[in-house]
Amino acid sequence: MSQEYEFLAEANIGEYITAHPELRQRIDGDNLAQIREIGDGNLNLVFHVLDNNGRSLILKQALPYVRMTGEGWPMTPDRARREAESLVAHGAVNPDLVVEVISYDNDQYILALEDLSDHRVWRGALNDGECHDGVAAELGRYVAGVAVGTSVLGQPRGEVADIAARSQNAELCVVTEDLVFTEPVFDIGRNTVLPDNEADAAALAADATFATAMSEAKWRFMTRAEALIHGDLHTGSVMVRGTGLRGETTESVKVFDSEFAFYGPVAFDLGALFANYAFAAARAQALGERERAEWALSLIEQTWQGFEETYLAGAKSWHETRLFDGAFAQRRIADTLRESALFASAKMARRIVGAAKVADIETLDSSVRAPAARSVLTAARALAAAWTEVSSVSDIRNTLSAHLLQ
Ligand code: SR1
Ligand code: MG
Repeated sequence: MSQEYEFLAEANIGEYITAHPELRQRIDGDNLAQIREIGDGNLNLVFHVLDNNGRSLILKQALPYVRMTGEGWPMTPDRARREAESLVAHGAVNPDLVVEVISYDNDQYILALEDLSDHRVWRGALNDGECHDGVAAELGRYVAGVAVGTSVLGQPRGEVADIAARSQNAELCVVTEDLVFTEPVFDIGRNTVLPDNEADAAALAADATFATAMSEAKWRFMTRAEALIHGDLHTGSVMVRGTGLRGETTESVKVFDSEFAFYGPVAFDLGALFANYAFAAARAQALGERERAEWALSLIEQTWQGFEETYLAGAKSWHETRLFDGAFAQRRIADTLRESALFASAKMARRIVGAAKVADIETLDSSVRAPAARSVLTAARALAAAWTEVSSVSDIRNTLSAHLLQ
């Protein structure tokens, strides 16, 4: 693919800032002290920019392809606009929980974001053994805020229709549909596992119950336009600030990286979080840290409680009150819980066998990595077999615990 817009680089960032008034107000492009490329995700360029007055910001640019693989995997750079718009929408309903968008440049697909250098990416903190108590509940609150605030529960029907139309994101949804739901069952050549996990991947692909569950998950993902969900809410999409010590409340939680946002099922975001808590638990277990593994699985309940409390509190002032009553809210809660187990199963399996993996497992020593990966796959299969029977959050935790904490 030919390059149709200029990519950011150390050499042109000062000039770029100076040419954009909304950025000039935040940082001196003619007097920069340091530019660092800090992108560690699969898709984009990300620069931390600091001037000599100590002012800083983040510039994030979408490339017309997947950074992880290069030009051989084209991907619309318009995803950056969707990220900008969804961050603003999510920030409007969760003012303290979303990174601030300074500006968006639709010509070069560049987002300017507040600098959160005093935060850490939660996945990295978890992998280093930190805890950050309170984050999981805050994320439940974030998902509930989005579930109500961007849906017909919290907004006039016409406004929801308008934003849903602007938020169509088929190209990135297809990436999720392929990588998360289809390819763990039908490998098209992108899957990889350790030699010791080849039999586990084959057993997953041959598991008819898992395949049926993935069909159900994919159908729901493609058809349930409930709210403007984040779409990729893993622990690498969350920044945290605080000591990280057990027992000390985290000072700040910020969600970012919502380029996969679209009108989809709320449970998809919850399932993504639950799956990532499962990775943290599998890692802790592999390192011989049983108590920490149990703590990681307890995050499932914390997120769920944060979600349920906020959702039910919001239900009292739902926009549509004539029909959407308390019994309906309880019914939505029960359905969402079950569906979050289904999506968690998909998210767990894809990060073990699929193209995009997670550091929680990948950075384990080779002596313990294959058994940890196996435990995640067996837990994912167990959840896929049990999701229709889930009636309380402890059902999810217990199913995962039985396979991850052996
Ligand atoms: C090609 S994109 C691979 C993965 O990275 C993102 O974080 C999403 O999870 C996507 O599935
Ligand atoms: Mg991402």
